[in-house]
Amino acid sequence: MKFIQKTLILILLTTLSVKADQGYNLWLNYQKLTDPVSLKEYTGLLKSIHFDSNNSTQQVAAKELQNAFGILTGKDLPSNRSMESGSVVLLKESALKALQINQQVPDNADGFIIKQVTVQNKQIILISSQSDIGLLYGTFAFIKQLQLQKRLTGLNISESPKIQHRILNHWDNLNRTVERGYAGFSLWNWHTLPGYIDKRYIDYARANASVGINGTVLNNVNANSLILTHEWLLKVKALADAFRPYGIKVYLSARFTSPIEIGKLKTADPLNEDVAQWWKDKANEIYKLIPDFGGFLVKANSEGQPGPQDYGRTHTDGANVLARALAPHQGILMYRAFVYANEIPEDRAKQAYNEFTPLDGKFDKNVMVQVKNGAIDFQPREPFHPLFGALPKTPIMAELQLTQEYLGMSTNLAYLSPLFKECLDSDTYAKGKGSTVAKVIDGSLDGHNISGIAGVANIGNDINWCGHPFAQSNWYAFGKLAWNYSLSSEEIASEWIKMTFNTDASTLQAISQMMLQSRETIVNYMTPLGLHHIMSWSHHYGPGPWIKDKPRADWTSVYYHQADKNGIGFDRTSSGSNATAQYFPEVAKIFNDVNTCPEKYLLWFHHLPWSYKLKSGESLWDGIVKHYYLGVKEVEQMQNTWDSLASKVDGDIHLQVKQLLKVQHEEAILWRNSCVLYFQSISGLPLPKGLSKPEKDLNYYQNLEYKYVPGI
Ligand code: BDP
Repeated sequence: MKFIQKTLILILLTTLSVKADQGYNLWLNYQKLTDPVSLKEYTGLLKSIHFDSNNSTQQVAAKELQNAFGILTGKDLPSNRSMESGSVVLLKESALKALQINQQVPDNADGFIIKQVTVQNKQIILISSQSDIGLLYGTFAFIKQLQLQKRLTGLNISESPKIQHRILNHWDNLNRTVERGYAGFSLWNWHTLPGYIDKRYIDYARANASVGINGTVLNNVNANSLILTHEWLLKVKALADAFRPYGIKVYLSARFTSPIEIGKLKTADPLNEDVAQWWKDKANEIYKLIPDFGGFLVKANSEGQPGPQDYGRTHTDGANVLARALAPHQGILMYRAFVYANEIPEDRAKQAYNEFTPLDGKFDKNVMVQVKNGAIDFQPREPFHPLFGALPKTPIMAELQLTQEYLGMSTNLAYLSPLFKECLDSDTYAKGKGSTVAKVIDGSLDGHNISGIAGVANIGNDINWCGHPFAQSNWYAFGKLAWNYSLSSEEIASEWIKMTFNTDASTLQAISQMMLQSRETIVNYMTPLGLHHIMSWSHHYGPGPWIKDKPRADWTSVYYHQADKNGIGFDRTSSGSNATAQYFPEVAKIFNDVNTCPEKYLLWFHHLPWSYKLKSGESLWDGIVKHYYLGVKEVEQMQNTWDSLASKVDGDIHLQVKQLLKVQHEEAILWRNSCVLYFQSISGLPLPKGLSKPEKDLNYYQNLEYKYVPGI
């Protein structure tokens, strides 16, 4: 008996500790509300939910609200066939008139209103939209109001997304490894698909819908043609079916040579008729299985991937042949501008612009060119890509990276909203002042009627989805900014913290401060003052400013920092590679002149003597070193802040983040010491006064080797 009792207690304890928040619930982490005013208002005002029970998306919305309401208030919110006072009512715009409800619903399929209104003498919360999916978005927005304990009286919200296609790009391989993924293996268990639908697929779709993400590219841009075979398309269909009620469309990365590899054709030349027919047939086959299939994403003629140039054709030829196969089905073709050629001895930062600007106006209507935020590759900081604004006749998507390939992978706390916004808010001056990147990609600057944004997903099968508990905030922030890029990083962080941790005001402030500083801290100890691409070879983990003599110069670090006895930095001004000239004149002028170039981009655009005087009055050498030391100090500050929150945050999460911050601290020291010692070996200058010399010598750091780093 005693044994049984003990076992029972053990089982109970284990379940309890598993139940403790391990991050699986993400920001949909409902907990009983603590504020008596909110509880009283919600349970007093809300009595039932009224919706169209024949519609799968509305069913999902109702279930979400009922689940959330139950946990938040401890009370039920039953479904009601008729409307009563206290009903939350989901109503399509088309049904408003018949009920004599005179409300303005946004003229955008995904938009919605949430309003407290009186209808036939009944006071209700009306959620209305032109579409069912808009009703789901509205429901999630309403749940957020409850999570944030906002007042319902007089509630009046009207929202619609600024960007149409809000898409995650999974760099997931078919063997479930994830390129540049640091959160375990791929979510997609291809082996058990199509027969087995893991509950995680549904929870993934819920999470996306809750932040307005409406598309997912399932496989790596370095694509495997196998995904387009019928057998695999059946698996893709199973995922598409599971995601459909949540408004998530499925897209696939298409390998350019699929007609050869799985179609048995002799060529993949985009101007060959058989090839064009093959893509048409393939698209027809896909749409038969998945009528709302989103389209293809293509990486061509980049980093060894095949493409139209292998056949002497242009990127437009390559994009259009696929686009024409998709067009009859309303599919879109996302063509990546991340191309740089081996042969061209040209500054890599200039190549995409050079290749794509002559092609403007030659792409079919359903093609969008997908451009990374910066011209090199998702560095901790890059100036915005000069292609934004430079292709006025072509819809441009921005590609942001959520997975922290160059920002400490999953051991570093990096809240990326400030990075995303730095790009989106940049003024291209394409059509004069105010021509921000955001306005280029939402289509408003050049009058495009399709628009899109992509985020390289940081999601894997780790229990908390993203590896680092704080990495979830980047998934959240991407969705939020894709919906409304005008939100501030502060607002997004604050919502995310409240919904994820359920914290009090002082905790909220402390965590928010950590998050908002975190990206700049990483810049400080990795790549301050415009330095870039000085990480280790291949796996990109840790510092490698000494990397040289590789098959291509632009895969080395010395190519990018150009440090020698006299100075440091890549001269991209008119006296150097002249990459500055790719920007519109107002911007070019600022970047080109060392006196006006923002110091955060200094060594991106300028090669300067070590003695160059920074705005602070100190020498460039002293400034660089001080940034590295400051970065490490800032991690120590984060550690102290986090330690002080031990009693405020869930114990498991607290311990997890505490350990990760310790790892991050060690990694920050590794970066600082490696870079300072290496650059010192070149400059020959002493460390600024007051800074202690690294314990180990440069040789030690250069000989460190890392095996089996994840993500490759
Ligand atoms: C780089 C990654 C590489 C990707 C490539 C891309 O290192 O793994 O395949 O970008 O975006 O960031 O295609």
